[in-house]
Amino acid sequence: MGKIIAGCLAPHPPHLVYADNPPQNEPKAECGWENLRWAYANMRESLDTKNYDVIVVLSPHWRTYVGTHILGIPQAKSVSVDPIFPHLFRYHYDLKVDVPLAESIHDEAKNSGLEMKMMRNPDFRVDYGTIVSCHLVNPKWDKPIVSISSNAASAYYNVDVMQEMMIELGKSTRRAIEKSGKRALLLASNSLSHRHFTTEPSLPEDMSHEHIYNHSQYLWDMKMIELMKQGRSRDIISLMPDFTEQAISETDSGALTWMLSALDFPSRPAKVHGYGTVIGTGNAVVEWSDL
Ligand code: 2X7
Ligand code: FE2
Repeated sequence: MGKIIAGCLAPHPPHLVYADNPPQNEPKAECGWENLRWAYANMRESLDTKNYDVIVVLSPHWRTYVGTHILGIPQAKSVSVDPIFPHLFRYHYDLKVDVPLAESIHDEAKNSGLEMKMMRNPDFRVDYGTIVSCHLVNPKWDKPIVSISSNAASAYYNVDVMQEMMIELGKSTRRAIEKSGKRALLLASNSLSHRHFTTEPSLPEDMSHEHIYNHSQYLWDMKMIELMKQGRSRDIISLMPDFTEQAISETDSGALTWMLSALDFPSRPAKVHGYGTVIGTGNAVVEWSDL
């Protein structure tokens, strides 16, 4: 039987790739955001010991308005450009997709009553959230991925409706992985609090400008991280509507709810590898392993 070997909160600020200077990214940096980049390095070290076959990722920046879409083409090759930060992120990717697993998640979710669609456009450009999170977790790109969109249920309805859907999608994802016989790593590609500055410093990696912009949102981030450390994932789900609205959090995408549901709401403490801000947004790098 297949299994989920770990789930990670794997935020996607393109600044972290920019500051790492991988060959795939055109812009080059001097340094920057070390606390988060070192957190990712520690998480990679842990994940690299776990022997997994596929990465399944849900990204806020593939936004779909009628249901959830799943990428269904075997290979994707193009340049991913952040529309807000094109001077930081122009990344050449060449990735493989686990289409059978993608189809199986689609079918399980559809049979559970969710609105689902396979994305079969061969020229589809993969969003930067998916690319950044996958790069930071596995820069070798030697595993196929399954890429899942974020439906707009939080915006159309509210966070409670979004959670109902994402809990169902999480259960469907788990069933599909178990049936696949594969070992899967799950990524929730989202930041926590999301108040950011509106004027960029002339040198983006000038860390003297980098800090949280709102203490209340920082307190919310600390509250959620404390619950992760205590293994209280059901409490995270209960607080998600207030957190998402008051911290303007990227959890509105449903990524974290989907992942916690797929992990069957773990009660083991998560490993928090680090926390830091990027343009003022709160980002935690967190691993749920040994489930
Ligand atoms: O998409 C993002 C993000 N979520 C956080 C910080 C900076 C840029 O882009
Ligand atoms: Fe984002």
